[in-house]
Amino acid sequence: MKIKKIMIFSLIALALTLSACAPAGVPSDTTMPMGDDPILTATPGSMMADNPEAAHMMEPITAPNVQPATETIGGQPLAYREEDGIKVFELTTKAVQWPILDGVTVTAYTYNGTVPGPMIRVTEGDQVRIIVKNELPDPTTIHWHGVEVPNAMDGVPGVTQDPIQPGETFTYEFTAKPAGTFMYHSHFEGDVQVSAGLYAPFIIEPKEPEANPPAVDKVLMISELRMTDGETFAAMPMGGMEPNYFTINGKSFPATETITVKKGDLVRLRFIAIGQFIHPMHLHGMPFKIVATDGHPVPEGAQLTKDTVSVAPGERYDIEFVATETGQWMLHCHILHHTTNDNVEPGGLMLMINVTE
Ligand SMILES: [Cu+2]
Repeated sequence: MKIKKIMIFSLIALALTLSACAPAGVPSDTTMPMGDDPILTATPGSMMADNPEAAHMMEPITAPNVQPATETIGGQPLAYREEDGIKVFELTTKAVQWPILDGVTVTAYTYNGTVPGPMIRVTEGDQVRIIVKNELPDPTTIHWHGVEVPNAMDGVPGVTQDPIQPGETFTYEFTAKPAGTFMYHSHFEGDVQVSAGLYAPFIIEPKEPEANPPAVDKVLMISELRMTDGETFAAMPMGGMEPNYFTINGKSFPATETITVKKGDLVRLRFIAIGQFIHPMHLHGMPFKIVATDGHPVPEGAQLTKDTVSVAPGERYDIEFVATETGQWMLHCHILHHTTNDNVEPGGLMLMINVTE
């Protein structure tokens, strides 16, 4: 049974290795006898050495002369200027030392020096121009996740644009639509750059003001990373690279924000999962309704009442509840390993909702 399992794993691993290494159009050698299977005999290190892409992913996040962050809170609204009726935003990608917790600082790739990057918040139908200067040691691009942009603005390197090289500037321009909860993130070596911190909320307000706007409206971006011996790694579901820190808006509990609301307030939380893992987010004390999925409103008759919602990578869920009960109510991921900081509980994906009289 065990041997069978190893062989199945070995075949999958071999297939993955071959598909990752073989150039398109070149047939892979599938005639190798199992006894010579390099996967069975290789050490993880030598496997990585044979696969430059994998080796790159295993490298710590680094950049020359990384400075401590000058801001401490990410996801704050980004100021803009108006030029000929266009809202003009400026982003600079750069590496900083970002504190996720008292005594724990990671090397992060950021937009404007924070994790998440600054929130772009505009109204449906606005013309927006976003000027991106790349001060990272690596190329990058930005994808406007869920926003309905023209193809040339989609940010896919080698498909819709050339990567923005270090020192270069690229300008994105589009009409903000539709209304809803969206985000922007790197689309260049996303498995490294996004994990390293290149993500931020992009909120589009409806053109017609909401009939019943919430008293409290918070964006919660969920991610993970790995810290080993003071070095930061992109977290990914592969051997040895599992995350050991989990963040909401770039912070791990108890450094996560406490959300204070008044009894009777309508509260909206916009979950955005931007890491590599699914997070079933659970609210104590009060059930909520899912009012929008991936930015799009859920018709009232179809809104589920829940106390836990699983947010998969790339997904957004807007939830709403009326804060009917006073007290300190916990919101946390129910994969309980995700509520630890390097295996110490409590930590990670937790925050407190403080309902006051
Ligand atoms: Cu989780």
